[in-house]
Amino acid sequence: MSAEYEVHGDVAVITMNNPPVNGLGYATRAAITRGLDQASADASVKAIVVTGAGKAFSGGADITEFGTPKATAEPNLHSVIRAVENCDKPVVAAIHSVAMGGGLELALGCHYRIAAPGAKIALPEVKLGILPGAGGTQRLPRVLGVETALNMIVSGEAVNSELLAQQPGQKLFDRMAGSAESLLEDAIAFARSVAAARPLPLVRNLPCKHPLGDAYFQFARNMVKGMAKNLPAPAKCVDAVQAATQGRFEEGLAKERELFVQLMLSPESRALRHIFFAERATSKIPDVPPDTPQRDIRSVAVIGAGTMGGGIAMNFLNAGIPVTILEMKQEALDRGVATIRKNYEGQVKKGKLKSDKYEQRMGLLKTTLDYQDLKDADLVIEAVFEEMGVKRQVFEKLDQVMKPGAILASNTSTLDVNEIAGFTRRAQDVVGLHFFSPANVMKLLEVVRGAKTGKDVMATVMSMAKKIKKTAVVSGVCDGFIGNRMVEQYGRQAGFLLDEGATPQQVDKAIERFGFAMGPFRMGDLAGNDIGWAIRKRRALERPGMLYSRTADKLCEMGRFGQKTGAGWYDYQAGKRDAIPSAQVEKMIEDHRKELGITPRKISDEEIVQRLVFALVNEGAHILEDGIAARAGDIDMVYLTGYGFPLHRGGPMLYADEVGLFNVVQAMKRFQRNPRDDAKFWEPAPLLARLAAEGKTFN
Ligand code: 3H9
Repeated sequence: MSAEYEVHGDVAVITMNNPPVNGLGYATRAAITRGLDQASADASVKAIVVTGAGKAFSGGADITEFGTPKATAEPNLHSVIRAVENCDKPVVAAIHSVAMGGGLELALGCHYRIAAPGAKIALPEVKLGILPGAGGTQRLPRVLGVETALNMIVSGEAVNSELLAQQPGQKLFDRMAGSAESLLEDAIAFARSVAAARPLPLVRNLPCKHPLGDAYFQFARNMVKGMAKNLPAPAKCVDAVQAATQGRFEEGLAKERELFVQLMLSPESRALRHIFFAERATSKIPDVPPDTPQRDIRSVAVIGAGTMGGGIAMNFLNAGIPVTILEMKQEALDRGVATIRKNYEGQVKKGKLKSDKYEQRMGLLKTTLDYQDLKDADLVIEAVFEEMGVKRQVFEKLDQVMKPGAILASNTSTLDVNEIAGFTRRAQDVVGLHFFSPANVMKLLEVVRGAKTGKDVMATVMSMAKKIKKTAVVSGVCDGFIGNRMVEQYGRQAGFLLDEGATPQQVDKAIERFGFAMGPFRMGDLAGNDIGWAIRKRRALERPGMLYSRTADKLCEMGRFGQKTGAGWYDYQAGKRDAIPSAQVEKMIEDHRKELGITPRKISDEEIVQRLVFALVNEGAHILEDGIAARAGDIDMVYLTGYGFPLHRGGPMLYADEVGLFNVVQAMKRFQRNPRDDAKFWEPAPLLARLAAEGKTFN
């Protein structure tokens, strides 16, 4: 039973009850139609209220059913909505909390709607790469006007019920309830008041026009084209709403259906649906149940006022949590605070932050040169130079001063968190919190779980991550964790491609056309090539004989560290960020090829993309096998939120699934025959080989 049926005097109430969000899965749909039948057959019932139990009216179609026979099994959502429309007794939707997607579409099929204040109203299908497929594109414009409806459909953003109710001429809500608590009572009274009304009003009978006609839709199409690179859904939303203004209602509905099916089968939608679930799965740690006790995080300390430390501090200030930053020298503190100010002032200028909020946030910031001032912080995050000796000094000091129970975190991007924990007498309190630069902007937070990190510490930092609006992904301890361990292999391939005949601009362009925000060489110039150089030097000591292209080292030996030195893989003009191909770099690469005795060959863009992406995939498979990541979806989230992997491809692991793991392995075997390349490099990870042989996928 996924909906309850009750009669209150002469009004029947059907309450959807399918936690967590009353998704309109098969059982719920069937229960709603049963309720309608029951109410129709009962002569004492004069009107019907449809509402939702718990924390939603309805979150829409049950996404977990997509792609299964249940999704379309009768009664499908269309049939349910038709049954509501055709009901001979008035049906009133009583909306609270959340009415989204199919949930809102169901409400739009009802004869009347009453909403509680504060309800979130949305057609968010576009975020799943589809469009509202149960009449939403046809009915919403009829009650809110074409422009408001199209904005909601194309953006997928939720709008507050009061805001919509205030819109002049709106026909979405017939009434607003006094409060969420009084909604049911108000809905029953309203249903009673319209019990005798005939004919029953139907949204489908309302007119739908835009004064500018098709010219408006052309304008809208141009707008979404710019916004939604590589995603087909927004433009199709425009087509569907335009159809609402053109023909009969049923024709519009048929057009919507056709576009919905096309999108549902698209790889882009598969990618976005994968992301929806992967994003929610990352916070679940198999052996840390949701009821694990948590520690309070009321104040935070940050060690280091550099770019990273400042960015980290801003996350907490934004969430209203006081921060104390520690530095060794007053000048460094002053510089750090000035950078934070500059960042906030930029946001105020752009109108993204109100000036009183800016003052409030700065008011939460304290600075110090003395470790003693940090002792009462609940969480301290170290963001100092990436060198074990420096980390050791910091953690030994923290161990001396911090109060018992404080969480000690390192922002290391590659170093051994267990070794760092060993510098303290409280390894259970130590965890890695790897923020990505710029830390106040990037969504990703790798939470590195040491061998001894307490479960309560894990539970605490995962929920803290939500508070500061990060996508937290748990990683085990290894060199580079999930993201940087994979990017090392990607970087190695990028270097080999140069050795074999490609130019930095060819590699960057190929992978940017694939959809990456930035290719590896432009990225290196932005982040600073000296950072990778330092890491390679360390790794070369730890792993003698490591094979990689020396071009990146040579670049650094030339002092070309990237944008900050005005020269890197590309040349840069003062004050500009445009990457200009560099003759000097091309010559360095050519000379290097000569030293190696390599005759350059023409490399296709397809080969570039495959070698870069499959290098990620193979390392991702090792990471899964080693238990460093709990799920393939976690790896995808790391790449999507931290490394600019194209959203419409759903992350490297999903992309490999889409290509087919058999095909991935075949390509790797081809690359193994490449004389310059490392045959061992392209040895498929055992997990990848096994899944490919069994015809399975990562996800
Ligand atoms: C649609 O309606 C198509 C129709 O137009 C046409 C059909 C023919 N189904 O986000 P949370 C789960 S497409 C199944 O953390 P919150 C979610 O996976 C649908 N499950 O909570 C999670 O599970 P778990 C259009 C769903 O309070 C749990 O609920 N609708 C669905 O922060 C909690 O989720 C949407 O796209 C669903 N529809 O936010 C709505 N929705 O605990 C998408 C959620 O196992 N959903 N779950 O990890 C949302 O935007 C938010 O979940 C919502 C609640 C605002 C509802």
